Amino acid sequence: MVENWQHFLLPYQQAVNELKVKLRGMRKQFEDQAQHSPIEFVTGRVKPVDSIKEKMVRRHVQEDRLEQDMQDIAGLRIMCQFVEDIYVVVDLLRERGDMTILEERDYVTNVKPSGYRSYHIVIEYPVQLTTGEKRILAEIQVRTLAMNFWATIEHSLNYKYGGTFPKDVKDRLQRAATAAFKLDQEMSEIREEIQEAQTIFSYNRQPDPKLTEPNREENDESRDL
Ligand code: 0O2
Ligand code: 0O2
Repeated sequence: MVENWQHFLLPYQQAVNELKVKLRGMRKQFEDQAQHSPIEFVTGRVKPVDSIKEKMVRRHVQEDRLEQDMQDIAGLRIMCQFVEDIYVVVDLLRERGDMTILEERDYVTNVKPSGYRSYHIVIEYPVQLTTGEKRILAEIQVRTLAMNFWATIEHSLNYKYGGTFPKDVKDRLQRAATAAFKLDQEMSEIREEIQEAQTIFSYNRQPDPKLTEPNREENDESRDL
């Protein structure tokens, strides 16, 4: 029995917080090198207790098996601009020494019957606690902005209809999923041009060093020596 949920979820919250910093840091490093970042933005959450309890019933998970059998108590999402970026991110995650990948589910290629696309990775992540190290499971969902748009809308509709969509809504959602993927494919076709434009745009937004930094020559007192 989980007697104290707050206590139980503490390492999960710590993992989500740490992973958000690390994944957002990856984006910063690409920006720093004036390179296209395969990561657009990162979100994360600890599954609310009510959702954990509901999933335990739906998936027949025993409370004493929760840590091993519920993989998404700690959940991270990485949003990408292009489908190709998803696989770049996955490769980057595979290289990391601070997490172990346990499972990968490619719903980008193997689209779910609902129309859902995303790349799911289940990791084991060590959290350092005052009582020692605890290895917990976390799920990282990697998807494009278009896939995220569709999944967010579908998720809220799912909530409204309690999981059973009327046929017309279901059909429309499937058509919307196809349209979202078509958008991703079209964007991939002009990816190089978009990235070039973005590099020029971000370069032009760099503050002018002449305006922000003191003029070296003028302020360098040693030059007269
Ligand atoms: P809902 O119901 O989806 O609207 P920050 O201040 O940005 O560092 P913050 O405020 O904790 O951090 O928010 P952040 O990082 O933007 O992420 C919160 C959102 O993460 C959630 O929104 C979820 O939409 C999303 N999320 C990330 N990973 C997962 C996942 O694996 N599963 C699910 N269901 N959601 C995920 P809300 O508002 O909590 O919930
Ligand atoms: P929430 O509210 O997002 O946290 P299961 O967890 O039972 O659905 P499985 O095989 O354990 O299935 O995991 P799977 O399918 O790899 O990933 C489950 C998570 O992926 C879901 O979490 C959703 O976040 C997302 N997902 C999967 N299929 C769909 C879909 O058709 N539509 C949308 N919008 N999201 C989907 P949860 O626990 O369902 O909930």
